[in-house]
Amino acid sequence: MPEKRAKTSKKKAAVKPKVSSASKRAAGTKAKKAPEKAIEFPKGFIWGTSVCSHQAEGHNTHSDWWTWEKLGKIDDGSVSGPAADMLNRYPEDFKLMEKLGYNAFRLSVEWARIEPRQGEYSEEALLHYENVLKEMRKRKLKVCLTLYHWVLPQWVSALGGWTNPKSVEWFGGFSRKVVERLYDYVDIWVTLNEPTAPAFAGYLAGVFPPEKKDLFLTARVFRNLLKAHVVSHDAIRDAASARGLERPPVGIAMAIAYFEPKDPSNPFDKKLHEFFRFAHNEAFLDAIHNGRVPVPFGVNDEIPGLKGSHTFVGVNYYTRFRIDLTNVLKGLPKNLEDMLYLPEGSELTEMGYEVYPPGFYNVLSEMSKYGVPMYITENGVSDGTDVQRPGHILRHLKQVHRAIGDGMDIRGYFHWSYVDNFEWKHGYSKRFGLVALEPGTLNRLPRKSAYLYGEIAKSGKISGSMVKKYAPEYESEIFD
Ligand code: GCO
Repeated sequence: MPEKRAKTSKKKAAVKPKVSSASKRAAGTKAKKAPEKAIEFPKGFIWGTSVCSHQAEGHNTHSDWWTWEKLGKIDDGSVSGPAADMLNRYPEDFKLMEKLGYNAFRLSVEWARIEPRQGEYSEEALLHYENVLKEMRKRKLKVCLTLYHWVLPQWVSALGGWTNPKSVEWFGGFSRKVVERLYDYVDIWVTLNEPTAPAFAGYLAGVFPPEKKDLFLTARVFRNLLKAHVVSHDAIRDAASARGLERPPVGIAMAIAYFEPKDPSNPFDKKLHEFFRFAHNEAFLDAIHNGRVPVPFGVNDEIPGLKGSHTFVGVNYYTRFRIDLTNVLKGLPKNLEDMLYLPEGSELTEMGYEVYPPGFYNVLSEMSKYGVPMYITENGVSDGTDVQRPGHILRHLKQVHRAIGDGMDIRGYFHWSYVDNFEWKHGYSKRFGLVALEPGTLNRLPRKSAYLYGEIAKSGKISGSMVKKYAPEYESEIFD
C-alpha cells in the first residue's frame, strides 16, 4: 500500500509542471485546472452494440436469404457465407466487448437454425444460443434479444412466408420454444426488427425476397406481422408470469427516419412527407398503441391483444428523408432513397444517407408520444475508413443527451454495429463495424471508434479530451 501511495504522489508531482501558465490564467487560480468540459449520461445507462445473427454469425443455411443470395441477388455478387463467423468466435467477441468497456449487446436468434424443418426443433441450435447468452453473462453484457430480424426458414417462405395466415401460429410456436429456453438469460426482448422493411422491401418495392410488388400482399404481411408481434409478446409475458414476475422490457425495433418536406410552403410536399412519415415511422407503432390496424393496411379493425403490447419503443435512427415530389413522379422508385431531395453539399455516408444528427433528437421527441421508455436499438454509419465514424458517434450521442436533458425517457444506446457484417442487398461493400475484419482471416481489428465508444461507455460521459482526441472539428457542436 505505502508503495502505491508513493507512486501516485510521484505521478502527481510529475504532472504539475506541465500545466502551462496560460491555462492557469484561464482557470483564474494559480494551481487549479478548469474543470473539463463533459456531457454526462444517467447512471445505469446501457451502452451496447448490435448485430443481426444472419448478418454476423454466418452459415444460416436453412434460411430464405441464403437461397436468395445464391441466385446472384446481392449487389456485389457476394453471399453471406461465413459472415463474421460469430457462430464460432462469440467467446472472443464478448471478451473484446468487455475489454473495450461495453456493457450490453443486441443480437437475434435465427428461426431457420432453430426450426430448420416445420415442427423440428434443433437441440444443437437451442444449445448454441443458450451458450451464447451464458457467455454474455460471464462478460457482464446485458442481453437484448431479437426474435425476428427479416430472415425466414426456407420452409416458411415456401409456404408463402408472412402472406400465409398460418405464419403467425408458426412464429408463435417458435417464439414459445425460444422464450422457454432462454427467458432467464435475457434482459430486453425485441419481438420484431423493422417489420416494415420485409413488408415494403419484400412485397411493395420487390427488392428483398420474395420480390413481390403487390399492395394487397403488403397490407396482408403488415397485418400478419402485427399478429406475429402479439403472439411473441404473449409468450414473453406468460413466461414472466409463470415465474411470478412483471413483464420484462419488450418492444419492436423500428426504422425511424426524420421526415421533412423538401419545400415546407408547398402543400403537396407537406402532404407527401406526412404520408411517408406515417407509413414508415408510425403506422406500425400506432397500431400497437391503439390496438387497431390503420388504413391503408387495414380498416381500423382491432387485433386482439395488440393494444399496449409493448413496454418500450426501439428506435433505429440513421438519417433524414426529404421526399422530392419530382423524383416520385419519375415512376415507382426502387428505394425510398431514390425519391430524396439531397442538394449539392449534403453530408452523406457511404450508403448515400444524409448525416443529420438533429433529426435524431426530433425523432426521439416524436416517438415520445407513445408514452413508453425508449431504447436506441440501432444508430451508426457505414465507413470503412473510420474517418467519419468518430464524429458521427459523438454528434449523435450529443442529440441523445439533449433529448434526455429535455425529459425524454431513454434507457440505452446500441451502436450498429459491433463488427463489419453482411449488409443485405449491399453484401460486404458496406462496413458498419466498430470492429473491422481482417480479409481472409476474419480476425478482429478494432477501429479507433471502437475505443472512443468504449471510453464513453466506461465513463458514462463524453469529455472534452475525448472530443479533442477523436474528432476535434466537432468540439463546438458537442459543447454548444
Ligand atoms: C436495419 C437492420 C440492420 C442493417 C442496418 C444498417 O435495421 O436496417 O436492422 O440489419 O444492417 O440498419 O443498414
